[in-house]
Amino acid sequence: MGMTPHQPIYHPAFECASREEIRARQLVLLQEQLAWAYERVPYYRERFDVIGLKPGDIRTHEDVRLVPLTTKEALRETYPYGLFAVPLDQIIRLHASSGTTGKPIVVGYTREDIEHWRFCIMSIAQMAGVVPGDRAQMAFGYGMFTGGFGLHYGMEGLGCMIIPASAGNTERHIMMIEDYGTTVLIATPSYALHICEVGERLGYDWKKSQLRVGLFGGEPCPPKLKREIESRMHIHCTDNYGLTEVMGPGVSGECLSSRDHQHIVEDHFYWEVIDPKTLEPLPENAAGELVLTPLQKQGIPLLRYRTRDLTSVTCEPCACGRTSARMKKVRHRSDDMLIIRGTNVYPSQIEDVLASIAGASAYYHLTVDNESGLDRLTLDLEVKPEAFSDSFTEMDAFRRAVADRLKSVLQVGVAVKLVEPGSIERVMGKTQHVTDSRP
Ligand code: DLL
Repeated sequence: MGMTPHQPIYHPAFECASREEIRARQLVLLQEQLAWAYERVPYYRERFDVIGLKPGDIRTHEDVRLVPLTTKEALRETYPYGLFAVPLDQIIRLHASSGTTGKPIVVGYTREDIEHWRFCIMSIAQMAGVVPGDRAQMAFGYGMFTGGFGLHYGMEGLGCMIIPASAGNTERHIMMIEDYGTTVLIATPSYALHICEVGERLGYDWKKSQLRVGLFGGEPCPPKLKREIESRMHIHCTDNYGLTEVMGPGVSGECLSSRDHQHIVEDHFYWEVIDPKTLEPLPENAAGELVLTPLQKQGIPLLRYRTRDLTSVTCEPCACGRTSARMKKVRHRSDDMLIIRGTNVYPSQIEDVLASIAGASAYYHLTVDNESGLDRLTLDLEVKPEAFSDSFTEMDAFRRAVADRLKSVLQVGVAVKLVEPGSIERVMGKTQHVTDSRP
């Protein structure tokens, strides 16, 4: 066992075991999962057979690199049910993720998968300081998106009162928070900020609410945004991570001791970090692309799934008492990198620059076009109400200061347009920060 925990831990036998025990158990589960996929999914069997690999050949952690990687294209090519490993009458739930183009990807869960999912959510909720008896208000939509139903059943499982408000109707959310004594808000961080703003506009005093924990996820939650929500809503914001392909929410979560990392639920997810170019595995603490293999999936096993999310993983024990590996918070994906006139730009770099400028709000939108034959990057930036001025000279000086700072960090010129507070669209789900209209 690891250190003595100072807060309730959902399953100490898994979450506080020694690294050797965790790794040994993972290997056994992984071997079973490889056999499950090989025996039941023709797609995997063919890919193994082509390279002469049998599930039994994977005897050590080092051998895992022999297993072919799986990408989103595999789910697209086999749409909708081609990667399912059980007959459809054993699938009790479908979810889907709407890609930006083409058909969504579809995932199916058996009864046992749903039980496991619940376990994962209970683990990450307790990491965030949620306890039985909490009143948890759902601001994710209930639908094909995994966020709503996934967290719903986990919170119920933990013994919380779930308030299934769903996404939208922001004023009603605020009324419910007040009237029902909500203690936990489940939302994307951008929607939480919007709820906060609308409350302030209506004159609601957030200090009066019983809200204690923000259980956020589904999109990056940059530190500045987190601090802002915390100070305005008087809550503790946490952020959990997951993706539809491997389950949904419940892959990893932030505990009360480690604010820039999330504990991976290692009994259910085998993690690797690879170099996205060479595809070679990287050592602990090295930054690269996260590759996940769900360890106990029946409905749709995914072997070495390339998430495209960029992170690093540490196995250092955490002050919370958990010994599970921790992934650094995902700030960007390999596929959201923009190439502007040959220079690589991540939207998160722009966020970091804006975070260092007093007066710049968290609301921005980037547009990339090529109308003149040259890539052009335009930033619409909302100014904080307290920094907004009627003086053209002052606003123009502020605009130029933002553009200069961006140019020096990104090495690319950005046309900055200041827009009025409240003018950038507020969303109830994930914010799309970029419109790329280049041909
Ligand atoms: O967003 C699952 C989820 C729902 C997680 C609710 C947490 C809470 P997808 O719609 O398939 O699934 O999107 C998955 O969103 O690959 C990341 O790029 C991004 N993402 C999700 N959570 C985080 C997070 C759900 N906490 C994709 N931080 C992932 C950063 C996140 N990025």
